Amino acid sequence: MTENFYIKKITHYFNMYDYNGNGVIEASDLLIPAERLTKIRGWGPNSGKTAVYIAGIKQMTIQLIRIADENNDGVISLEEYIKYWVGMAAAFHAGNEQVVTMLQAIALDTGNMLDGNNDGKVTWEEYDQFMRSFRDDMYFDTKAAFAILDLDSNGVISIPEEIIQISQDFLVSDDPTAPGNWIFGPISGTDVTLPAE
Ligand SMILES: [Ca+2]
Ligand SMILES: [Ca+2]
Ligand SMILES: [Ca+2]
Repeated sequence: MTENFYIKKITHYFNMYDYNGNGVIEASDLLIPAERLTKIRGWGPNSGKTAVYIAGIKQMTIQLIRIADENNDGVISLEEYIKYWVGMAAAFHAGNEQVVTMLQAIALDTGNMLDGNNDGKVTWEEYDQFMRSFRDDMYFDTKAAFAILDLDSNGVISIPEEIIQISQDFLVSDDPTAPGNWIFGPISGTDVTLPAE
C-alpha cells in the first residue's frame, strides 16, 4: 500500500515534468516551463536573470538525464524515473550519506528555483508562479498546498530549513501524510487530494 503510494507520487512528479505529455522526459520538457517562469516573473528574454536561470535548468537537465537514463536513449521513461527514485529512496532510508547530501542539494536547488527574488524565503506568490509554469492542466489550488508546506505557518517556506524537510518528504517518504507530498499538488489516485470546499 505505502509502496504503491510512493510510486503514484513519483508518477505524478514525472507527469509534472513531462511537459508535452509524450510519456518521456526530454530536455525541452524542462526548458519550456523554465522559459514560461521567466516570463511570468517579468524577466526580459535577454536579461541576466533569465540567462542565469535557463543555464541552471539546462545544467540540471543534463545531470538528470545522465543519472536516470538507464538505456542511454537520451530521454527518461516513466519506468526509468521510478527505478531511479525507488533506488534513491532505499539508499536514503539506509542512511547512505552521499544520497542524503545529494537530496539536500536537490532541495536547495528547488528552493533557489522557487525563490524568485532570492531572499531565502519562498512566498505563496513565488510558489504559485513556479507552479503556473508547468502544464496548464497540472495547475492546482496552490493556496491550500502552500498552507500545508509552510510547516511553521509563518507565511513563507524558509530556505534551507523547511525546503529541505518538504523536499525530502516529497522525494523519498512513503508516508501519505507527510506535508511535503503537497509540493506538486494533489496526487491522483491517493488521499493527497484537496479537502472538499
Ligand atoms: Ca531512457
Ligand atoms: Ca523570496
Ligand atoms: Ca514557514
